[in-house]
Amino acid sequence: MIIPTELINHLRQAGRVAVLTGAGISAESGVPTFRDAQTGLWARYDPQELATPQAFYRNPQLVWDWYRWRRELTSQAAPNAGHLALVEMARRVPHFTLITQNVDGLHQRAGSQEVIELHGSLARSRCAVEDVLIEGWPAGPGLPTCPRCGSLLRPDVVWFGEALPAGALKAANNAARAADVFFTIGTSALVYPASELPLEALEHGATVVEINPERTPLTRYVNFPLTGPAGEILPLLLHETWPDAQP
Ligand code: BV8
Repeated sequence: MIIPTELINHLRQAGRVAVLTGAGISAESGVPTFRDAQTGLWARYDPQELATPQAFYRNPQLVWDWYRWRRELTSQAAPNAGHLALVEMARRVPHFTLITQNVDGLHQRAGSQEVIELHGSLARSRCAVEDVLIEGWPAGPGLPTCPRCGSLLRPDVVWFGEALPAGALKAANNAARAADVFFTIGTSALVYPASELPLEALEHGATVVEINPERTPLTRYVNFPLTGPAGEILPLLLHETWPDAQP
């Protein structure tokens, strides 16, 4: 993979860089992507069906078991070279904003600060009635209940049909509009409104870079489609742009 010189120059001169990541950046950490075929017990379930309020209220135990399975998977995973390259890139540009659709917390574990979590996090649960956040993850296999009101707890993630956290979405939109360079990394670009962010960036004059082994509906619009895994391309791009970058 050759990183285009024009992109390297854009990055070196960029004052504001914004990055949107999806499940693909965690693939090389061994975390299945959202639309990868699910394995084992979960093979017969469509994630898009499970990640909904309807599924939760129809069968909260099934949905809790699914999230416990995913949290187990992600807690055993380690950040990969792609996550780490973004930590170093943030040190190299004047204004860096990291926006993620992921709920696995791997960016934070890699050392990224101030991560904008558009779809929530497996690190937290909340009361399904009062919305109050409960730090940590309820132990035990049963249905966890709110210590304050006794209602069901739910994972603190955004399900299909639910609004994204208003503050996170506003911050993400602002970063996309102000970006000199906008990266979309490891996302199928299918889920709204996150999928609008790269288009916002393009409309406001950003240089948009896509890093993905596959083509997506966005590929034909971006300035630099870099085809390949993030864990290989990001470190290469980092060192081509800033030869003294660490690691
Ligand atoms: C909302 C959290 C409104 C939970 C998730 C019809 C048309 C358009 C839109 C809609 C529609 N019908 C409904 C909608 C809206 C809907 C939507 O967009 N649906 C889509 C599917 C059509 N959106 C919503 O419902 C959103 N809310 O619109 O609310 C509203 C407003 C006000 C009031 C009330 C309501 C909520 C969306 C959030 C849903 N929650 N996750 C959980 O995780 O369990 S989204 C889910 O998909 C994932 O979590 C992830 O965040 C998201 C996107 O997936 P990706 O991250 O892209 O992962 P994917 O597997 O798809 O792709 C991985 C990519 O990585 C691939 O391209 C692959 O090639 C690549 N890859 C693989 N390996 C690597 C790699 N890349 C780099 N390196 C590698 N090594």
